[in-house]
Amino acid sequence: MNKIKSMLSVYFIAGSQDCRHLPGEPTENLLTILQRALEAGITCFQFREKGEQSLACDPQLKRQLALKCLQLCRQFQVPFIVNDDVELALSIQADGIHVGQKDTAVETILRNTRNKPIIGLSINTLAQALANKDRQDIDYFGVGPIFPTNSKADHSPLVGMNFIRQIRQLGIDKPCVAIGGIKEESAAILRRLGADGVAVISAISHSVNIANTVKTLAQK
Ligand code: TZP
Ligand code: MG
Repeated sequence: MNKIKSMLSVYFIAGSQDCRHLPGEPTENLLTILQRALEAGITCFQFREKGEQSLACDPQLKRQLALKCLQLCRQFQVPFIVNDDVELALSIQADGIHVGQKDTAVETILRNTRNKPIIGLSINTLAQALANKDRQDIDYFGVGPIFPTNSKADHSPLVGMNFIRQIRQLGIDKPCVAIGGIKEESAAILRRLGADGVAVISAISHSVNIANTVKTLAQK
């Protein structure tokens, strides 16, 4: 199986803002949750420190937290991807960068790197998928939001599960991870429709049994 496709299987995304529902310090909670998720077998982690409740306004603290997450991921040999923040990603030698349609252009990222990082691009329309399907510099698409989500305030319109099938029916074979409101029960269906994996924030960060959740999300 393609290395990127297998990396997408159970793709956990989080920042300290996603751990504020728990008692205690959100950054410590993030590290604990990430450790459990890694032990349970997630195949990729994206550091996404974003929004009012995050450390986005404090680059020093954000970097320190990113480095701790990176170190954990390295222990488990799980790829570490940074959302949006190209400068941070390059300065800590993250394995990859995930960008949205309105974020830093892929060309700009590549101009600033010697070793090509893994690059993921968010896709929300068929036109965006078609426009980027043959780009060798883009390693995968993040496709969604599939379902309603509480984890991203400014999200694009919902696409629904059938959007994954449509992408495959158009002959697009780029590695694709489905995202947005994905719970344990929809992961296998999304795989059957053509997704290579599922990307989740709350399904794992709010789980009362992370080991079980990761196991279910991974089921074919
Ligand atoms: N991009 C599209 S939806 C979303 C992001 C980052 C949030 C996904 O979070 P959840 O909790 O899995 O719905
Ligand atoms: Mg973005």
